[in-house]
Amino acid sequence: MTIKPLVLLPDPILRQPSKTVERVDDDLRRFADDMLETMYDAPGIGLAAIQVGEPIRMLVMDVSKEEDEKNPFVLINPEIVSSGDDVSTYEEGCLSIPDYYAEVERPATVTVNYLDRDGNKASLTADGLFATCVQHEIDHLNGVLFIDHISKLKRDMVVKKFTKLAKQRGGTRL
Ligand code: GNR
Ligand code: NI
Repeated sequence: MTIKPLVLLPDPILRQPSKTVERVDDDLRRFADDMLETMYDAPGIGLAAIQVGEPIRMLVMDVSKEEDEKNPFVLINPEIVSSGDDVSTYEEGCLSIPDYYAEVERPATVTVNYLDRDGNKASLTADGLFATCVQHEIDHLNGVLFIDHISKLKRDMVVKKFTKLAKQRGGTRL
């Protein structure tokens, strides 16, 4: 298992749409485990493959509370097949935009079809933090970041700040 470097704003990789996974094999499962290890280490509650530089449609999540048992999810080729009419607002963050948080409104419930880590078709209906997180992660697969859901003024400020930081750091990997 390996912790992978995270890709940070404003790396253009984060704007690339990810490709459909064609086969679920041991290599892919090993990569999913690396993603989970990277996510737990960060720590975060979700991670899309593109955030470690792989433009493939896979995400991992674990929204369990610290005191509870781990509850890792691996979703391959996830698709939102329905969204509820109610919305909910969460203060979101992103491992690719460290230490920046903003409120985002999204559908409160979603149903997602996906392949599980064995390549079997699966479906889940989520609400609460799980629903918010899975939408945030699926956005990543489409090159969309949570700052795209806030005002342009705020977004421009964040991008400017991270562009400056990247120049100081000499790159967009952490
Ligand atoms: O760790 C994360 N926390 C979080 C909090 C609120 C809404 C979404 C998230 S996802 C984020 C990890 C991440 O960047 N995933 O892409
Ligand atoms: Ni994110």
